[in-house]
Amino acid sequence: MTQIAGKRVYVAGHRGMVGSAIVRRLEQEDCTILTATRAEADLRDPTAVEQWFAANRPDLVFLAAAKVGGILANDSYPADFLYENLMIAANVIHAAHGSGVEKLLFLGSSCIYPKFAEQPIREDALLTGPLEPTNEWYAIAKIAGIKLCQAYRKQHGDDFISAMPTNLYGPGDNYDLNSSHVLPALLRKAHMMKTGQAPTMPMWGTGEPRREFLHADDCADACVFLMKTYSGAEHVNVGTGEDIRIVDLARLVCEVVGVEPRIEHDLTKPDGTPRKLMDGTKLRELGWAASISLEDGIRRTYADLLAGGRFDSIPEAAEGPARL
Ligand code: GFB
Repeated sequence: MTQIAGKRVYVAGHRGMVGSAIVRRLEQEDCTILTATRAEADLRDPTAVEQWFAANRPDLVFLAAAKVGGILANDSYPADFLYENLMIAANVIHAAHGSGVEKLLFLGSSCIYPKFAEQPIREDALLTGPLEPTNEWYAIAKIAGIKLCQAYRKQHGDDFISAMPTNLYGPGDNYDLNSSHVLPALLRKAHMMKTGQAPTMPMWGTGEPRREFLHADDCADACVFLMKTYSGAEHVNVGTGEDIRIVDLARLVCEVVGVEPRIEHDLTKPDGTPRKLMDGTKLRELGWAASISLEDGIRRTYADLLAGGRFDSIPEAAEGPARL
């Protein structure tokens, strides 16, 4: 067991959806939460990161910082997704080693697995086949992050672990229609139909691919659980164990929003991986399970958005793919 109580805990990426969920979850633990803005430590800059670690001396690190985005952003900005995510992983993991961090958890993604991996996907499917081309750049950076953790564990005995969450959604998500993931995009499109801003819901691709969705608060809870209980070289899948066809997700989102699903397919957009349902046996056997159902999670997310008026403040088409 790793104690979190009494420790200095750095959450890298605290402004992102996962990082902010980890901060909320850590507020229930008796620890000192450390965060750094990009101005305080640009994680792409090795010197800035080393200096920040030397000055702040965290005991534990959650590495949730990443350049993220949906299928189109990944496909359109391969250099950004590869370079920035490689730099972030290498700089933070190396600085954590150099400053004697007790334990680090690196967050990856289910896109690390081969495009046609056997379903549900077990952890040992890693590097057994070719990746999905739309997001291989991001996937390669995340695989490098896993390998960095394993290499520092092997060479130096560092207790660095990796968690691979499935597709995530929740508070603080990106709702820009060009760069977002599918769930926030569909939520926004359903809301636009409901409020008379759009006659139909444009859906990218065939809608036949299947995806597994996990609420960011469940993901954060799993990360804290793994930080406390798991010390191993192999990464751990984090999911719900259930997936859904994208068209069925669209119908569910419309039901939550309270609008008829008038779906219009845009077949110029890619489908991506046909299916990526992860095998969650390892995490379940360690003693963790997700607690927020997809329907409840979408209801919560939509209610939060309406309460915060967030849709109104989101530009129709933001520049560039995504944010750290
Ligand atoms: O969530 P998403 O962008 O990413 O797309 P991936 C999932 C599926 O939803 C794809 C379809 O089949 C899309 O074609 N889709 C339908 C839409 N309508 C929309 C829409 O309006 N917006 C979006 N974005 N998709 C990402 C990776 O893959 O998954 C990342 O690119 C990361 O690297 C992330 O790993 C978890 O699931 O295909």
